[in-house]
Amino acid sequence: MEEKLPEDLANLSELDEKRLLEVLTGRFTQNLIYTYIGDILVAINPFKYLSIYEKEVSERYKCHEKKSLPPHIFAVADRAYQSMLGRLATGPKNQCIVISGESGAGKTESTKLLLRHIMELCKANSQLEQQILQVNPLLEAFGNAQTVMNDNSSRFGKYIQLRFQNSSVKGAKINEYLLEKSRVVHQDEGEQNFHIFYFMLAGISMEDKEIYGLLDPTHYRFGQEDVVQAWRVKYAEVCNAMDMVGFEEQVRTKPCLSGDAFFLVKTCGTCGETIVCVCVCVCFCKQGQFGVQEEDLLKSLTCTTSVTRGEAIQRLHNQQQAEDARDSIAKVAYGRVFGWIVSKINELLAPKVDCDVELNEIGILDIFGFENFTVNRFEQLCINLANEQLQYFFNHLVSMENSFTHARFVPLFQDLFLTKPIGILSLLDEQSAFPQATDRDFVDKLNSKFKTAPNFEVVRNHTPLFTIVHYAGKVQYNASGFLEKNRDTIPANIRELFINSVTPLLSVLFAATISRTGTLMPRKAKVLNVCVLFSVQHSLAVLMEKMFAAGPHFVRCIKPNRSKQPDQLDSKLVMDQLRYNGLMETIRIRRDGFSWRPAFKEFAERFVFTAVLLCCSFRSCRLFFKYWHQEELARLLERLGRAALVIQKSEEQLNSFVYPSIRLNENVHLDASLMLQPI
Ligand code: AOV
Ligand code: MG
Repeated sequence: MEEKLPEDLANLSELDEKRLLEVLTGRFTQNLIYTYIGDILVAINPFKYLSIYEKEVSERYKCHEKKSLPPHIFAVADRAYQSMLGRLATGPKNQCIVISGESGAGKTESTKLLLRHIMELCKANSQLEQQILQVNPLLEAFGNAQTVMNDNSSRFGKYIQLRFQNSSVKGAKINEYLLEKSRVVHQDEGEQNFHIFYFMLAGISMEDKEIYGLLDPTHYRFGQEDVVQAWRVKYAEVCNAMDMVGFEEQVRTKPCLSGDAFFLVKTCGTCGETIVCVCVCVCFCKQGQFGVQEEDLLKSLTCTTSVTRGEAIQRLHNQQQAEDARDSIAKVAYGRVFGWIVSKINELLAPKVDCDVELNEIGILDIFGFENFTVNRFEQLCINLANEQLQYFFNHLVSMENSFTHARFVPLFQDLFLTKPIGILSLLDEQSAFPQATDRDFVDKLNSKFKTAPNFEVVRNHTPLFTIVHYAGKVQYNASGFLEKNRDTIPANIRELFINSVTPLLSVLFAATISRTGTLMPRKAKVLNVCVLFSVQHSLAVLMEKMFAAGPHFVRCIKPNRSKQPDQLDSKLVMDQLRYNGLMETIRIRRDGFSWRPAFKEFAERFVFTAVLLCCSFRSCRLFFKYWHQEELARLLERLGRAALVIQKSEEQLNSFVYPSIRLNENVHLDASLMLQPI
């Protein structure tokens, strides 16, 4: 018979890494991929289909008591939903579910399951529900790609906020973070461009290909016929998702290929704006596709015009400069089109309610996981920075004042990355502002400022390399291209050209210049707001603020092996993740500690019996509870009803104040180890 393994690691009486791994491995072998650590869900990617997500399962996990059913991702969705409705406890109504784990660990799949279950819970009206569920395939097509770590890797971060009026969903809003635009023009060995390009090339009709001069697909690095067939199906799904969400197609899908340029033009039914999807790499395009004159475009790609003392001087580009100009158009256009798609989705899914109606939120955060490739570039630094920040958030909330997290993370996070004036990002911004500065200069500056910092390592004799010791391991970065990517600008003449495009969308999209780390490029003060708004630092800071104000729920995804195989668990790989995720520490805290710490007033308001009991003497106390007490209390309250509460409290316990045991009536005895501590 199979051993019955604990469902909650916080209940393990003896705790060491060996036992922890034994339990997780044992459960994984029995296809039990979910395990709790108190109220945190650990999910190990099965890399195979498991029949645990059917409708009946979803039904069973509606409003259930957590301990009564095996650990499941649906239980997390249920808890967030019930908390939002105020059924489980006091505290903020808004909830956030934070999903973390390295690339390929299962974050995006978990997000989809959470969304699905929440839609089931709130019995959404079918059209809105379908629209919300279709957002994912749409965003994945434009924002995901095959990498060496994950065949469907998210190349952007997203925070999906579901908006509710009481128990029913009224709309949704998406925030996107840091799309890896450089993928449009460059993919490393074994990687692909964004999915949409393959889907499109396989999916559009022969007729369209002919009309728009598309080359035969055999000219591209296309795979087997069955792969192409799968892409064709995906293309149909994306078109369907666009229609469902509300992107009405007015003109036929109109791709155009000329030289190496390839565009998908779609018009939105509601506003008449056009989505231009720039494909493969932009070279020269036929007149009209960009709403600009071919001649002008050609000129702006091949030379720079500067005006000195009223005289226009033209300087011809060398090949590298021309290619850079071409690439920057493709990157900027793709990035801004992606942003535009998201803003369109937000418009279409905005709640249609009166503005004085109070809406509550459940947010789900699914970012790109921690990455460490053979060559790590600017994008990896941004991705890993975002993960570092998320880990900080997790540690902070799980352990509160526990010294472990602060000692470990604050120095790296605050000092190395963000501190002004000398954080890595500030230095990068500073260097980007000097037109003559090189990537090497940037690394030299890093080396001199951080040579003694504990999380920074100088790579001797190999500029422009440098190493950061992240929470999840050492990553060596190659700073080539950092300054250019951070500037994220396009040559002024090209920008001018597109601002004057007769295609209104393009003219809007090209109007702003944004620095990726947040500081503005010099002499462009008038676009300050746009820059700050889109910056890495700023957008992450806003997100953190939002999350700190919400009721948090955590899903920690674990990757069982690097080869994406089912039924294989690499113990070392899993142990490394448990360690750097801080899960060992979490188990200890969850087992020994008091994770629910409401202010006394908040507690008393909700649980009136304690008001009777304790109110007079301990108004300024904070209460400490084990994580399960919160739910237990809430369930009790529900069952008994406030009026029925009878409190019997012995004189002796009242006097001792520490660990009073409370009897609610003859039958119900609350096993609450209440401990009062002055704040
Ligand atoms: P990620 O979001 O964490 O990576 P995904 O959610 O894309 O990882 O998962 C990677 C792959 O693992 C999926 O494409 C599925 O094949 C498989 N998978 C994940 N979860 C499950 C599950 N519950 N059941 C079955 N298969 C699963 V990245 O986006 O790369 O950080 O940037
Ligand atoms: Mg993902």
